[in-house]
Amino acid sequence: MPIAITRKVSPAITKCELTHLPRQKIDFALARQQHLAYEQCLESLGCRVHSLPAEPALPDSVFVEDAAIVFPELAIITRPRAKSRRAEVESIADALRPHRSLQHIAAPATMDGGDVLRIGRKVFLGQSTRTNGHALEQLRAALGPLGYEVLGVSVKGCLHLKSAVTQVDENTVLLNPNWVDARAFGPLKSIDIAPAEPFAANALLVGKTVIYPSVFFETRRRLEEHGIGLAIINVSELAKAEGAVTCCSLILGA
Ligand code: CIR
Repeated sequence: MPIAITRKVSPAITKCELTHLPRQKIDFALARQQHLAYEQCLESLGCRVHSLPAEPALPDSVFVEDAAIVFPELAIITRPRAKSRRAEVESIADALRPHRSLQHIAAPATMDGGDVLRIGRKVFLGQSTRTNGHALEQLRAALGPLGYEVLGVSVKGCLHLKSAVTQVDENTVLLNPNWVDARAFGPLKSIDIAPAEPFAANALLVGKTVIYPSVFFETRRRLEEHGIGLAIINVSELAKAEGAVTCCSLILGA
């Protein structure tokens, strides 16, 4: 059974980092309720959820995806670019230690897990404002000997690689062609998001089902036309903090 590590929403989320969005009022009670529904959705898809307590001093700590990347063979603890997020990694390392041997991204590298998309033995690493070339070198050194090919992908106009592209079934990615070049992912098939829904490329594949935000009606129709099974949830409050569905969990073994 896959384990999903999550962390409760911090009451400080109103002070979250923002790069591409203006600050909007976040309804904390609603954010907590939506996050609980997200955890329940993971459970309904067969995950055992290990929900960590909220970190009151760390505004973005609900976005556990950025603190680590997990492979069957090991986990790599990141070094987030945002200084306000650096301390998030410690408790995530503690949560992962019983399950995986750990390696660490070290200075001068900076890296957010949101920039890492693994598909089979290929690991795509977004070269974003959060993740630099040193991280690419360090990831290659860690994963190359295990038989992974680590490929740098440039992303423009969005926060992370997985804001621009995610996997939606074994052979298919969902992507925003304005933010990332689809050719990087050949020979996989790609589905473009609807142009009016630029944030619609972030989807979370768990088993054969995709956890997907309720607001992207047109892109949802495109996914359904491709026969992709969806579990729809509302993450409106986390989206105001530039979060989405991949970033709220670390899934081990799915
Ligand atoms: C940040 O700017 O770091 C947070 N407010 C949002 C992080 C979302 N993480 C993700 O999509 N992987």
